[in-house]
Amino acid sequence: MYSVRMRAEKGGRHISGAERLVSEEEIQDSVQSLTGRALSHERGKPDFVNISVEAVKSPVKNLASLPVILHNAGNVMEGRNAARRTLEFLGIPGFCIQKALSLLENGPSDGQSMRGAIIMDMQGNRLEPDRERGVRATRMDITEKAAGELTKSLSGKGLSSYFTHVKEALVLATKVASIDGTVAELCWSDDPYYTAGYVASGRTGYIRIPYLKENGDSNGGRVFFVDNINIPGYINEIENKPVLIDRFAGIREFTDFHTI
Ligand code: WAQ
Ligand code: MG
Repeated sequence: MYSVRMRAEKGGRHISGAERLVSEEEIQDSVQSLTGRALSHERGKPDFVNISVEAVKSPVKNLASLPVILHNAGNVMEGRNAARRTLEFLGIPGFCIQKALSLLENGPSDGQSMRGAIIMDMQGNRLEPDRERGVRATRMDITEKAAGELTKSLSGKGLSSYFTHVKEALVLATKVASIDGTVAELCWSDDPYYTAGYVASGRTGYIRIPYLKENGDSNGGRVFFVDNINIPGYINEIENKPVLIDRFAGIREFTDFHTI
């Protein structure tokens, strides 16, 4: 298999990134579609696009996706509360949660988006070696069959128009949650008109929250909350361990934490 990755910048600033894990026959199509994505992004027109194609040498690990749990928060305040409560339920100290929320709210890299994620330990320390770039999870994708199951479930909930964002986020969250040392992930998009985000973990699944920021806000990002990790070993797995999601674990409404 091959890892095909795209990232786009403007004036040295992150615009967008995406990636696929494909067979040799699919390389050309995926390069073309990722190039199209880079050139038509709501964060702006890039002046630098990098596309890379790399053979994946280590064996690919197949995983079932996290289940998708739909939270019904009706505005940003309810959404942030839902995120806070979920992270507390997972044992993350309140001051770490507060720090993570304000980093994403204010743009984690001097008011700008990062290309990758913040890694935060249970003392609130940031462990990613490069605070401007962050750590990018790569070498992951979903099979056509599992993506088809996701499409069907989303359309049953009236969420078809969010398919691409949900698919890519669910793949990333499933991979990150599967790596030893991950306690939880908090994410919302840096795309200004995409207000949804999630809290994910192996224990809770992917809790999708429709409002984590106001429409028009281009700040966002990701925080991987970790405990007891060896930093280089953890980053190596996030970046290099190839993961293919081959089953979709279903979708349901959030009711309360007792039923998770
Ligand atoms: N690895 C680590 N961090 C990443 C990666 C990656 N591969 N890709 C993006 N990020 C970080 C980076 O800081 C971006 O600024 C931030 O995440 C947001 O990325 O409806 O669209 O691609 O259920 O804008 C979540 C909700 C959407 C989906 C997330 O993220 C839903 C989204 P974006
Ligand atoms: Mg984005």
